[in-house]
Amino acid sequence: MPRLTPTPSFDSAEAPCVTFQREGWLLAPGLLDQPMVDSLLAATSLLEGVAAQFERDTKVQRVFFQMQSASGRKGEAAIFPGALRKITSPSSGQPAFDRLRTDPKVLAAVERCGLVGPQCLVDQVNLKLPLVGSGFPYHQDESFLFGDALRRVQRFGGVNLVIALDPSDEANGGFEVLGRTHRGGLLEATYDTSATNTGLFDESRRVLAPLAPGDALLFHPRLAHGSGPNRSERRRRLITLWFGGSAGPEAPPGLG
Ligand SMILES: O=C(O)CCC(=O)C(=O)O
Repeated sequence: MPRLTPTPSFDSAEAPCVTFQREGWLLAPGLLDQPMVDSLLAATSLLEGVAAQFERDTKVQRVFFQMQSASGRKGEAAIFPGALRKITSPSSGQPAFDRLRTDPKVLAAVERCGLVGPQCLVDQVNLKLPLVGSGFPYHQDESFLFGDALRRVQRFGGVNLVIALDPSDEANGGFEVLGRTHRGGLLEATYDTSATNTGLFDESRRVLAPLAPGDALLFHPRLAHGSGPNRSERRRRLITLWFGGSAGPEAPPGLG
C-alpha cells in the first residue's frame, strides 16, 4: 500500500531544504491558484486541438506531441487520432506555459528547496487519458539529462516538480515517488514506457500523494518516480518542470 503519512510538505515545521535533502521530495499544496490552473488547462486544450488528427508522434515548430499507443510504448501508432500521452515544450506553443517557466511562485518554491538562480530546463504536460492513458515506469530524470543541462545540474543542483491540473489519485494514475532513492547513484534502467520497472528501486518509501489542481510536488532529479495507468473515466493532466541552478554555492550534498 502507498504510505500516506507523514507527508513531507512546505506546511511542515522543518525547513523545506532539510526535508528535501533527506526525503528527496516535498509537497507544495495550492502552489498555483485556480485562475492560473484554468489558463494552463485552456492552453493545453489549444495544443490538443493542434494534435486532433495526429496518428503518430509529431513535432510542430518546437512542440513535440507524443501519442498514446495501445502498449504505451513510444513511437507506435496512436490508439485513436489525437490521443496524446505527452506534450514536450508546450512553452514553445502557448504563452501560459512559457510564463510558468519564470512564475514567481514556482521559482520561490524551487528556491525553498535549496536551488539558487533556478533556470527552467524542461517543460512538459502529460495527458494520461481516461481508461487508455498508460503509466510511467519508475525512473530517475537525471538519467535523461545531457550536455549543458547535465553539467548545470551536476554543478549547481536541480529541482524538478509536477503540478496537477486535475485531481490526481490512485484511480487515475497519480504521481508516485520512491522516497530517499536520490541518495544512491543513478541506476541502469531501461525506459520502456510499456513497462513498470517494479523491483528495480527501493520501494519501501513509496508514496502516492493525492494532488488537487494547483498542488505541486517537488523532487530531486535523481529521485525515482513514476505512475500507474489511468483506470478511471477521469482525465489526469499533469505538468512537469525541471530546473537547474545557475549560481551560488556548488551543489550541497543531496542536491547535485
Ligand atoms: O505523469 C506522470 O505520472 C509521470 C511524469 C514523469 O515522470 C515523466 O514525464 O517522466
